[in-house]
Parts: sequence; C-alpha cells; structure tokens
Amino acid sequence: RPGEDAETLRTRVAGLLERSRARSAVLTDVDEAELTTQHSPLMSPLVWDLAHIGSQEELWLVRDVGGREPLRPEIDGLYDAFQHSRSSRVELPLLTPSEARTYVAEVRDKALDALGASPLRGRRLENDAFAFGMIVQHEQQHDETMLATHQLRTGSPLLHAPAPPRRSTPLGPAEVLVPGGAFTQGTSTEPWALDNERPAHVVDVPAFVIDTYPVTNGRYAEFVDAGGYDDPRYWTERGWAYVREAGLAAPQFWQRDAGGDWLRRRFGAVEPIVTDEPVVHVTFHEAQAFARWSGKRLPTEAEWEKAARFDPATGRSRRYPWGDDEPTHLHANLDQRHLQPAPVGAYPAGASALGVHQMIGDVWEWCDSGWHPYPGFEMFPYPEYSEVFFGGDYAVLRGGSFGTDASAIRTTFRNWDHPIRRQIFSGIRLARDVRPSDQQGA
Ligand code: AVJ
Ligand code: FE
Repeated sequence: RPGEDAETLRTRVAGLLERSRARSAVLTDVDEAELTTQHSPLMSPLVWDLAHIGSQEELWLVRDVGGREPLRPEIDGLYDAFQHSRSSRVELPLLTPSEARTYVAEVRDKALDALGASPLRGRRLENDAFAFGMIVQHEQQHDETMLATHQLRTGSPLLHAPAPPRRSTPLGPAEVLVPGGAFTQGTSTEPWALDNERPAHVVDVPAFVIDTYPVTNGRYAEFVDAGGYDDPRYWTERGWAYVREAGLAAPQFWQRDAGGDWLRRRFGAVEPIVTDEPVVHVTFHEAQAFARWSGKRLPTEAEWEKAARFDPATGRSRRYPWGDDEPTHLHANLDQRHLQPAPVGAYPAGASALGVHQMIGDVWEWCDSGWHPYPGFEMFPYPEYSEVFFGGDYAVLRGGSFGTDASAIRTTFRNWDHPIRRQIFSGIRLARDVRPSDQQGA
C-alpha cells in the first residue's frame, strides 16, 4: 500500500498468512479417511493440497527469501504438481494427515522468522513482500481447490456457512452499453499481481454490450428445458462432440425431483435450485452454447476487464469495480463466507463505474479468450505458474467466485482452465455486439 512502512506491511502480511491458514484448517478439519480419499480423479486428496501448500511455502519463503536450510528436501518431488498428476497423487507415499499438519506448522514458524528478518525491499522477490503475497494467494487458491473437492465428495455435509445477502434494491437494466475506445488492461503497479497480469497496456476495445448480472439458474434451466443440450445448432463442433461423449444434460450437481423440478447437491445437501442465483458448475462449452441460444456471446477478456474497471469519467482503470478500496462484505461475495453464489442484484455497492454488477465474487466467468501472455510479458518468478500453460487448450475465467479469497482476486486477475472443466465454481456472463438500436441510449 502506498506509504506503508515495513512494520505495518509485516503485520498485514502476517494477518493474511494466518487467515489463509485458518481457512486451510477448516477445509482439512475432517476425519482421516476424508483427507486421504480420492473424491474425484480430477482432484488431489485433501492431504496432498495441505502438504503442497507447506511445500511451496518452504521453497519460496523459508529457503529462498529466508535463506534457511531445507526442512524436508526428501518430499519436494511428492508435492511437485508437475511430477504427479492429480489422479495419481493418492497412490504416493504422502505425509499422513498428522505429519502434514506438523510439517505446515513448522514451515510457518520459519516463514514468519523470514518475514521478520526480510527488509521487504531490494530483491524483486522481496519488494513489497511480493513472495509473501504470492504464497498467501497460493494457499488461498488451493483452499478454493479444496472447496471444489468438498463439493465433489458425497456423504453428509461437513461445511456450513450463513446464507448470502438477498437482493434489497430493484434490478437495474439487463444490459450495459460499454463505449468504444482505449482502456488500460493489466497492471504494472499492483504489488501482488502475478506475472500474467503484467504489464499494463492500452487496448482499443470497440463498443459492445454486456449483461448487468451473471446468468441465473432460472434462465439456464430455460435453455435446458428448451432442449439446448439436444440441439447441435447451439454448440461448436468441439462442444457438441464433448457434450455427447460426456453425456452432459444440465450443470454439474443438478438432478430432477420426482415431479421434474430441478434440485442441486451443494456440499452434501440436496436443495431446490434458486432461480435468481448465478448458475455455477458449467463448462466453457456449455457457456458458449447457452450464449448462442440466447442470441449473444461470451465477452473477450479485454471486454470483461473494461466492463469491470474502466471509469468513463476519468478514463482510468480501477483496481476493483467499485474503486480502489479492497473488498468488504458489502462489495462482493468472496472468502468462502457464504459457500454459494448470492442472488443477482445482491451487491449494489460492488457495481462497476459503468453499472455492471457482481463481476468480482459469486462465480468465475468464462471468457472467449485463450490463455496467452500480454505484450511485454516477463516470467516471474517461475515458469510453471503461468508461462508453461500459454497457448495450451485453455479458456480464461475472470472475477473469482464465492470460494475465492479477497487477497487472490482483483479486476486484473486471470484464471484459466480446460474448456471441459466444471468442478470449479464457473458461471456465465453474456455480451453481444452493438446493434444500431443501442446507440439511441438504451
Ligand atoms: C491459476 C488457479 C489455474 O490452481 O492450478 C496453484 C493456481 N498454481 N498452484 C491452479 C496454482 C500453482 C492455478 N490456477
Ligand atoms: Fe500449487
């Protein structure tokens, strides 16, 4: 933060480290079998995520920044995500749950020593506590991954949270016209932005129209009930081949009750779907097909970011939709506070300057962009965070979900995943080209 002295920064970082660890503790406060079971071949056993969190912290904070001796060099390979696929991790000689807990606590002690001893400037890795910010975000990212594992597990509920806020003000217009012109995408100043968000660069984005709110369950159910999954006209060739082969017929975790109404399983509880809540657990292919059925399309990444942060009054790009201040519970549904998306319109204080709601939090939003570096990209600090994935078979997701921590999301944050993935908290926001009738001030 501007003008923050090293001691204040240290205290803030220590607080964030503690907060991420408290969340990891909640997500792993389950019995041994739950921790060591493979709930899905798409996911690691929870105990792998836990020790992997410690392993990355040891690598970057204890060994690199702290310059200390390795605690457990012999387990580095076990927790290297590139050496072992998620589906194979359950077969490895992993630390037991109690060993993993001891390990992450020992690493944390030494990381806090390193925090106390670091000048938090000088080396690029230490500037503004970047390495610590990266590790806070890394733990929070794995906490979101563990939350997805919890969603995949079957059995009675283990996690509980209060309901999200209801909508208390009338819904606005369904769409927002975003004026054409240059805007600044990405960042060169956000201290904890990861390499793929950098550098700031000016892009010209022609005028387009974006939906004010994410797509709801109610609207998505209309697509399902209209036979959307049985009509190849809505799907790309690839999407159609996949949806047939995988036998998809609705978002993941949806099922019909005896009367034909939609229910959904959420963290072990089966409930009726709420029609005004953002749809979640859809693949990129489903998002695209839904968009085509609606007569619209998905936004590009640049469009999404402009709608989220461009302030037409100043021409500036904001840090968050609502301004430069960090998220509070009034701005966005984040931090695993509610464990479900909030109804559309529930966060009026979080709207962007252009009037687009819930771009941060609730559900990740698929963009019609592949995973590519920005012009001027420089890998930092390791190629396996972003670089090795560039050009692969991925689509970009933006904005974070109810499972994302505030420290790990901002308007510049870029996530990516395979177009067939939907165990993540992925949803949809629609966009479209401008039509002549829009110019009359719609
Ligand atoms: C940026 C969310 C795609 O979870 O695979 C975690 C983040 N990188 N450990 C992921 C990450 C290394 C990454 N995503
Ligand atoms: Fe990781």
